[in-house]
Amino acid sequence: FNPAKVVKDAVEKAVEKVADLVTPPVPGAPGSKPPAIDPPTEPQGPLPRKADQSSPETRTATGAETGAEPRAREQHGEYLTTSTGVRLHDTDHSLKAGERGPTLLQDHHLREKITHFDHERIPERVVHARGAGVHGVFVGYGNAQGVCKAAFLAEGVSTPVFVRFSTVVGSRGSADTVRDTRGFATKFYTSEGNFDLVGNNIPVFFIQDGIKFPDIIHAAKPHPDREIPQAQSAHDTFWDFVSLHTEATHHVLWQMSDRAVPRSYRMMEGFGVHTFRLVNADGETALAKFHWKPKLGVHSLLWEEAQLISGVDPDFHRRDLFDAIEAGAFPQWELGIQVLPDTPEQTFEGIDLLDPTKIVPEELAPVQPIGLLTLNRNTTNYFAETEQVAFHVGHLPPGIDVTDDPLLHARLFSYVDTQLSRLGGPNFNQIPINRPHAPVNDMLRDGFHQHAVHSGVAPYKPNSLDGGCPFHAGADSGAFAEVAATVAASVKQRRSPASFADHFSQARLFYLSLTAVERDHVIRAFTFELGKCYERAIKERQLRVLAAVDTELCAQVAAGLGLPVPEQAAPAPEVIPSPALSQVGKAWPTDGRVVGIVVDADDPDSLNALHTLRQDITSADMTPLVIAARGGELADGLIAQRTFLTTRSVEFDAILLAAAPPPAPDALPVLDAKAGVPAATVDPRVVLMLQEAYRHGKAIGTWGGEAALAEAGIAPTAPGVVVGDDPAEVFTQVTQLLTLHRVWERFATTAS
Ligand code: HDD
Repeated sequence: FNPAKVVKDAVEKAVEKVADLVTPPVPGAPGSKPPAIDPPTEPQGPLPRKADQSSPETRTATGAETGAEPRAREQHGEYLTTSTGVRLHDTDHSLKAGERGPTLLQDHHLREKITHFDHERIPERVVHARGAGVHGVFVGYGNAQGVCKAAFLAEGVSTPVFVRFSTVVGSRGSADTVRDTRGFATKFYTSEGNFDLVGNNIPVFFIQDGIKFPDIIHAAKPHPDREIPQAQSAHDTFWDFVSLHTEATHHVLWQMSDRAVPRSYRMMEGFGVHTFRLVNADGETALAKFHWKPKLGVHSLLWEEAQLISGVDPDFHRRDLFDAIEAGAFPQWELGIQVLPDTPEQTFEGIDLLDPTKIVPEELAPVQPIGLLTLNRNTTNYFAETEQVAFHVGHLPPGIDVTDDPLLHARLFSYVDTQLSRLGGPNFNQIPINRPHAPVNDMLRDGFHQHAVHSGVAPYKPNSLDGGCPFHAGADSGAFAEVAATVAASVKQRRSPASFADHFSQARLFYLSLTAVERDHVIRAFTFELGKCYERAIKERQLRVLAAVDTELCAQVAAGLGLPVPEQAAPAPEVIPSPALSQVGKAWPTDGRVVGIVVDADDPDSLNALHTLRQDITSADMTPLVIAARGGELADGLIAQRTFLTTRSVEFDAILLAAAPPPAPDALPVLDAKAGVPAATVDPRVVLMLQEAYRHGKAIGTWGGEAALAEAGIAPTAPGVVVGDDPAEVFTQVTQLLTLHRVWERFATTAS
């Protein structure tokens, strides 16, 4: 495949075609081209189309076809046109009064081109601005029908979905791997209308009442005076707020845990957070919490890796998701529900189900899988789809209803409201990515960016002029047939129930459910973040909060900050840990893992067996990337995808060494050379790669690269290091190590 030739052939073909169509104008005649000093841009053929490229749907909101040519907005025609379809012969020169004269206002094409460009950006989301969206399909298992009548949960029903993953705090251009909660928003285009499950990868929230949302977000966003730091919680305003506002403590513990630095969007859990009410066909109700369980398991980056990746590849998560889908390694999650009785108290085992800072441990109410989500198609146009998608917690199909969680109620208002300014008017549900796949027959009319051409004269009810249409659905098939739940108190008041005052028991439950190495990460995260604060009073206040969670956690963080350990105000609450909350110690599939293979470009021996090895890795549904001193073809058909210059260890889940490549000419000079230390025998970037991979607990395998291990100071007998003669055998052992994600024994832990 030679892209240059494809383009050249396409251009030649297009030029021939145009020559057939166009009668050459008579020079100087009206309408003819002006004498061209610079030659006009030649009509060009299209670049080869991406296999999966298709334009957005052309259906209207009512489900009818617009009749528009499906590829009408794709860059495929021979001729450039204006937005009204008028062909253009020049888009490179403004119309001027003479070659060196002023530009003329009459140049419509100039004005249209610049005006449209000037308005290309829309306001970024006020939160969750940085995101990555992909298409997929959800298939119901049918076992939820006993508790929920929603049609998309019926057995074998296949529903198209669009999922947008995001960070919360950073701007649209911020890095992917920052420490933050991740958004996990899913739009199900069900046969009964859209269902949006707008969740996060953390099952609890910072606040119990939506009225405080601007407060937590103002505190977490960059400081208003200089707008720094970007996409970080490691600063004074965030810790000022959460140390004063202790209902955030449970979420803060999760935020300081490995959950806030996922290895991949494909390896995160998702949570609906709130308790929802499910209704079955007989009108019976149950309460439920939604969970997404990734087939690849829950895995995280180390904090040092996350920081390095922010510089080396700020698009790491976005790239990982798109590459996996492009390669056919479709990520999958099971949707699960915890089903809880719908009692008047709205509590379960003493846990207040209306309090979004609380979980129900899986050991008390198992997560029951009810369907499978597969993400299988990348977007065609980021702006049209990912940027314009508009989620809303109120988009619910019949069978799923809200509860009285005060956080949820504020959200029910906020999501439509924010789209009005972000997407410029009330018709955002007509944007292709937001259009339901169910027929729409509303009486909403006019407004900015109205795309539908509504017929009829009576968009009101009751009417006789349009034959009384549209009609009401019966309560059995309509949504918003609210369950007649009792409202507990009828006194208007700005108060929370007493149960909302417990801010520490589940924070402690979470901390104690982690393994020692995970707890160590939490300690280090707190020490890092508070270490970035300037105000001593804020650090001391947060230490007092930590003392209420766990004395050892508090003591370790205080030691790291060099501050005294505060007295514990009250004994720590008694809790029963939930092992399901830990990520470590379970074996998971290794699909989609990235394996780097270091070779010596000038040593044919190190290239032997690589064809077979790469095949083995690919057959195991992993991605092999060959790393050499230089790019291009190394041996017959063997390409180096990465060079010592373009990669760091953080790109790989495991590293295989086929050789110990000597320093390449573009390697940095070895600093000790002048001091008489023997010059390095291995390229220092390979040594760094190994040291980092080792420090980050990654599996390392070698046949022929022992000298590189030695130069990196890594013993061949160290845990997670496989030395052998047969590449296939080494890879098999490395795969075993990868099922555990990291070589955890390498980490000395300070937490007990
Ligand atoms: Fe929110 C976006 C998740 C509380 C107000 N939120 C947004 C997105 C996700 C969440 C995933 C991004 C959607 C996308 O990809 O387009 N939000 C949550 C979760 C919450 C939560 C899990 C707590 C359980 N949010 C929350 C509250 C409010 C908002 C309490 C306001 C009272 N959220 C918004 C918003 C956003 C948003 C301002 C910004 C962009 C958008 O809605 O479309 O309306």
